[in-house]
Amino acid sequence: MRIDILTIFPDLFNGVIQNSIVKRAIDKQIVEIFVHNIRDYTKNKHLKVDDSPFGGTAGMVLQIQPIADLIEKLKTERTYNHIIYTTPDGKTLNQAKANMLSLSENLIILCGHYKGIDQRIRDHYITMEISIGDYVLTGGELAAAVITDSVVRLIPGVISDIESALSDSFQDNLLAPPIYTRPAEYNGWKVPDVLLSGNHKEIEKWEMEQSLEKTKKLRPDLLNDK
Ligand code: 6GU
Repeated sequence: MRIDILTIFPDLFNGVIQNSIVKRAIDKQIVEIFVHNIRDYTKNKHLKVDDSPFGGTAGMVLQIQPIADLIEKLKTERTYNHIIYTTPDGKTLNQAKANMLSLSENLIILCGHYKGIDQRIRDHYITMEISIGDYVLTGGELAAAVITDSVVRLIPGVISDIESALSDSFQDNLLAPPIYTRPAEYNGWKVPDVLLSGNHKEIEKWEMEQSLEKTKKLRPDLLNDK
């Protein structure tokens, strides 16, 4: 998979790309991430990429030209499955969307900023608008990093044990069951007997019951969300 991230704050992505599972996926050549600075594409001689909105609202809006030129250039080089815009008024990211995006060959993620971007970019280039929750961030960069992380870890080969991605919370609209490791008893706190029984059928049944119970208690909305 190739992900092209379009931003006016490229440095914000260093942490995500140079660490953890995303870094491993890049090292294994399963994913390539290119961070593009929108400012590098402006034809404005003062390198300006934003302007005040028509109609007099406060704030600044990213202008069309540098973004359009950058997207056009990328589109001549390859076909993109989705051109995503990160914005609080987008559809909220969930595991189903991450699963779907993980099947992509090429993705563009355009990071929103300030008041936003000129609506015509959204109308003519963007195929999917994603929010990461009902709160406001200063920019779309953190959201783009969240999308990247949630998608990349699902690509086959990125996590060594595919089971560990399949058994995540949310994968079946259920929260993951409680999990334990050695010692079997600490301070008098015991691991549930069934997990030590070696009976895989019983263990699976227990885990499913725990998942359901936990979801009912903590996130009943997920059970009505099929
Ligand atoms: Cl994608 N962008 C911004 N600016 N704020 C957000 C968001 C995105 N998702 C939740 N809050």
